[in-house]
Amino acid sequence: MHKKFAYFLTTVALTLAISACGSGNEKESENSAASPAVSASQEVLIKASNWEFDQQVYTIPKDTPVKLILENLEGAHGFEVVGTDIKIRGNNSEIVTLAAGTYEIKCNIMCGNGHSQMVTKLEVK
Ligand SMILES: [Cu+2]
Repeated sequence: MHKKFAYFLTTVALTLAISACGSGNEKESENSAASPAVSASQEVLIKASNWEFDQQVYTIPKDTPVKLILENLEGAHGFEVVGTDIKIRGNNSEIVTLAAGTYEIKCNIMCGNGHSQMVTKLEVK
């Protein structure tokens, strides 16, 4: 009787361990199966003027292709997401996929007096 119960517990523990591994692998294969022609699930418009971006924080979903669009309302600005290779200059866009975290966005075109103040945040969650 006790032996049977111990066997049952072992089986449950093993099943849990295997299913935990399984879900990890699934996620990996999902990523590798992603087609190269990514289409963005949503678009985020970032408006730049002298010398600020129109929002103090932009929020996008993690691990999801999102189209970042830069629109210069005034002046000539660009932006880069610090710590990544995402760089947009002028009225342009780029489809990006980022891991969760808070990233810093800053203007990457020397645009005048307020250039160094042109920073904002990108929250990915
Ligand atoms: Cu600038």
